[in-house]
Amino acid sequence: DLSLLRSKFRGSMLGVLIGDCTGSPYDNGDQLTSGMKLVLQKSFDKLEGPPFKAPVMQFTDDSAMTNSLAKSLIDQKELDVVDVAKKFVKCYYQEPNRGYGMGVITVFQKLRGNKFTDISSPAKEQFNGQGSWGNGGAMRVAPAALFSYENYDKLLDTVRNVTQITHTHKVGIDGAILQATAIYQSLRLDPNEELNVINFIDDLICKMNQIEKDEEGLGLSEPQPYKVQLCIVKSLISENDEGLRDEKVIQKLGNSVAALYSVPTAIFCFLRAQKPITGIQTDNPFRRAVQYAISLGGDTDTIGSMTGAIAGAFYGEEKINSNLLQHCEASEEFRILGDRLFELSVAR
Ligand code: R7I
Ligand code: MG
Ligand code: MG
Repeated sequence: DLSLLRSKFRGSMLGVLIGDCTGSPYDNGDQLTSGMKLVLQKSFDKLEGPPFKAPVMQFTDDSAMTNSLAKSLIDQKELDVVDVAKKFVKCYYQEPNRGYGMGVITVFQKLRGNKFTDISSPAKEQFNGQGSWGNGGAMRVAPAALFSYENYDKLLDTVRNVTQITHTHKVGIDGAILQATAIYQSLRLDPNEELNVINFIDDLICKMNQIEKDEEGLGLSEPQPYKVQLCIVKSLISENDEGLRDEKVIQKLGNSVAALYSVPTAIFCFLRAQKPITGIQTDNPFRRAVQYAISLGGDTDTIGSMTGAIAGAFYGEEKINSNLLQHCEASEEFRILGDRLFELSVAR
């Protein structure tokens, strides 16, 4: 069904934006107090309610870089890393106050300094030559997953190349691969049927097992870190819902800017939100996923955004409240980018 698939492409792009815009006000690194969780609940209720006039909620670096990547793929009709790098850098210097990671700014300065003649060195030099394991590769990866809809090997190739513009640490790259893979799997599922969460997580474990096996012996303290985290996701998902407290989820999966401690968390949020969650009052499972992700605190814009990208790819645009969308900066632009990516990779 092509119209459903188009809606899923839009949903994933809009999910990136909504999670980022609604999550960024809570992004101070801390856990949310119960009072803040109530503010979050009321804020979503209001945004989804009858239209009211208010300044739009602004997006941050997560959406800015997603936007640049999508535009480059659409313009070039293929992955051109030099063009992507130019768009990232141009976008950063136009609006440097979008909340970029502290380290990645050095990469932008060096790329501009060498006039894009050397794309690969600046990222490799990050953090004393080990490269960044931040979640900046994963947070912007949705367009690469949509672009590679038809072919998983193409997805791996595209994600690796686009991530390495800024993130060369294995854990940074594999986090982007995991996030893209979750989107890829979600696009292929029928949202009108009950999601088999165990199958979904088993498929991810199987794919990451293979990817991390191929990369063994690189001196990581834990040879298959994502496989380990995904197994924890599986065990938490299988637990009695009522007894699962936020503190435990945060302690086991994390909520930081590290890809390893945020991408599995986003996947968990999407999966857990298939059923009602205590303290999150809504019948809408897309909103439930994003609101739950934000309520876990820490890197709220990014975990909200990555959860939104996966949930949007599963449910499609239909489940995204249109009043809420009106309050997000550039929502019409993100919908159109979803359409263009759909035309590029499916309806050619
Ligand atoms: O990964 P990145 O683009 O940051 C994305 C995050 C998201 O939450 C956005 O919303 C925005 O707020 O930033 O940027 P990087 O600077 O590469 O990585 C983010 C942070 O992770 C860095 O500033 C470091 O604090 C930390 N970090 C590391 N610290 C030590 N050693 C990442 N890699 C390392 C490392 O190797
Ligand atoms: Mg951000
Ligand atoms: Mg963030």
